[in-house]
Amino acid sequence: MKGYKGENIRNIALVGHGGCGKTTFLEAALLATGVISRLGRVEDGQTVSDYDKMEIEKGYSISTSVVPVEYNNMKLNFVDTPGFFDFVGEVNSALRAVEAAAIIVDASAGVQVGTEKAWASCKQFGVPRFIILNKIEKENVNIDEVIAELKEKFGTSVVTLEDRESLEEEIAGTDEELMEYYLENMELTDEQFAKGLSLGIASGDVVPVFQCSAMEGEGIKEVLDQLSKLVPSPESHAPYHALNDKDEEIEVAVDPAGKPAGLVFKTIADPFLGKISLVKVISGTLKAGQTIYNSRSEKDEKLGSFFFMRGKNQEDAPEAVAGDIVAIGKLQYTKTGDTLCEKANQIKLDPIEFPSPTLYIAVEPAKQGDDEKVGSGLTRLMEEDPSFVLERNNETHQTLLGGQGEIQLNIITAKLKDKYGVDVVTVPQKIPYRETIKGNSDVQGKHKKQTGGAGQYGDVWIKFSPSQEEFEFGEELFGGSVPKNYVPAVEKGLKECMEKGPLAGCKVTGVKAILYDGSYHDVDSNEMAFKIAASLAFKKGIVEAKPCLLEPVMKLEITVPDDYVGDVMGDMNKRRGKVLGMEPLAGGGQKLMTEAPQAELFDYAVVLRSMTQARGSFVMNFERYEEVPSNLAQKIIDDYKAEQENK
Ligand SMILES: Nc1nc2c(ncn2[C@@H]2O[C@H](COP(=O)(O)OP(=O)(O)O)[C@@H](O)[C@H]2O)c(=O)[nH]1
Ligand SMILES: [Mg+2]
Repeated sequence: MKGYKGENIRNIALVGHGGCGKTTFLEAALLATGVISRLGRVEDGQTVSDYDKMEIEKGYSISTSVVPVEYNNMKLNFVDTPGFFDFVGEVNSALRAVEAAAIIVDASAGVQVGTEKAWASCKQFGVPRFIILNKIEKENVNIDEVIAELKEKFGTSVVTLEDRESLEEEIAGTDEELMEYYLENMELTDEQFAKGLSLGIASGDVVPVFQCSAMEGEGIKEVLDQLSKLVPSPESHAPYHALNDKDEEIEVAVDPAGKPAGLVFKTIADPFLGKISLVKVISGTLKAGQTIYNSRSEKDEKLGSFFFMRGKNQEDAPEAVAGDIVAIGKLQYTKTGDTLCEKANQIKLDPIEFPSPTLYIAVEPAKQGDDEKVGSGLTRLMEEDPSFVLERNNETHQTLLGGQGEIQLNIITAKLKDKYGVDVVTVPQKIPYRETIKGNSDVQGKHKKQTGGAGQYGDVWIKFSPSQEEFEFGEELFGGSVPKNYVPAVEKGLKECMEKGPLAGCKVTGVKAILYDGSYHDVDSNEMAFKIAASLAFKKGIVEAKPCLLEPVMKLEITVPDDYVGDVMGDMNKRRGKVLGMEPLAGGGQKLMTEAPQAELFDYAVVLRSMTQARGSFVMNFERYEEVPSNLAQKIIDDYKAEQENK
């Protein structure tokens, strides 16, 4: 592959509903430009873009890949994204590396949920878009109907370029000067038309529709032709927002003569090559062999292995200029979202936005003692896919994996086994219940062992009551009933007990303890004996002070189209949830503000998706602890006791 300058490079993300033909379109483009000699089929695992072992096994894309297509002295870098909703993180990062997106639509299926989501993401990140109708050779396809549906869903900005006359007014509207000319002459010159069209595309006001059959190779060259003419050049991209080394906001222009800077938008763990970082060069030129600086990890990195990728194939690259996408192997201190720059000119480009997890699973190593391997394997996978999170819950002692859905989480555990040889099993998720008291108690804790050998003697009287704080301790001793030097041991004994309550072994909170009386023995008393006495008092004191269980309650903001509001609200009631309010959204649909106990929400991401045909989404955050209703609390306590007896 020869070197290209920014003006001859176009970067385009392929997005759309799973199965619309993104990966096959790339095959067709490579076939049409003579890179491959026959069309690989996704089903046979023979495409250039879906080359990952897991992708071949599953038969669909799970990870972003870059496929450059050379056409008419131009290089079109296509960034192929996975279509499943679980992989929205991949789409977000791909959109950061391109100047336009091509939303592929299966013409035999029309607008699908994945089409709507792709449109929404492009709009959210202000990425110019094109629509490619694919599979047009299929018998049931009615192009006019699909275009009418697109216009209805997305507005009149969706246009076909065949009919220039009807387009001219729309195009003239993108620019004042053009409008003036148009109103006078009722037409535009070719030059004006082209200028207006690119302005409209860049602002997202004009979204051209093309058509092709990737399977039969029909219309592919025409699409490549149009894209190479109409996709904004990387150099025309607005300056990128960044922070300098003093954390001041700056703008970085796409300029081949500027200081070198690149954004790592994707990390791949290749079974043969190891770690590969995909980098969009924003400014200057990155060169093979050069030493570059990572502004987040604050480390130098040597660009030893430097190449262009075409799916699974690599080609050594001497350099990559501003606007191009390049692959760098074996960076040691770099992960997705980092900026590579000069040490003397440190910048941090805006980080890539990943959606917060909506589904969590608890995992354990299948083999005892593999905990460390699980941890390090998952940490490395996270470099590849920062859209999942790894959490260790200190109260339930479980390892949690959070992501966007079952497919994503299953793939993570499968990769863990495949790449790092560790097997994990999914176990029921525990809730971090807590214990507290609602009443007061006044109890004695006495530890006495004075038969044979050295004796033990500790005796305390403690008053327990509810507190706003996690734990409060005080002493109101008089007359030396308990010598002062044993008081810290009493406090320590109580604190240790707070970790594991007497009801169901949960963390205890909101307790005030006042040590006010007791007795001691000259010879047999020691710190240990007083600690034990305190713990005896604690158990009794909590049980006698109207103890109860608390559970975490989550706040959910649920976005759904109007048609599903009733179902979603009904379902919330079944989950002991409350709908606190509702707000209509500008683009249609409603935002529901709700609260529900965490115990009822484990499968919510899965259920909401199936209940709304994947059109609903939600953001969930911890809100507060609340008392567990007594019938449910009793069951939790009984389960805990049964578990203890079986140990
Ligand atoms: N009939 C027909 N099938 C196609 C066409 N393009 C892709 N397909 C098929 O649609 C399915 C999904 O294609 P794929 O490229 O994996 O879609 P992706 O998920 O968007 O990457 C595969 O079975 C392809 O063979 C086309 O133009 N016509
Ligand atoms: Mg694909």
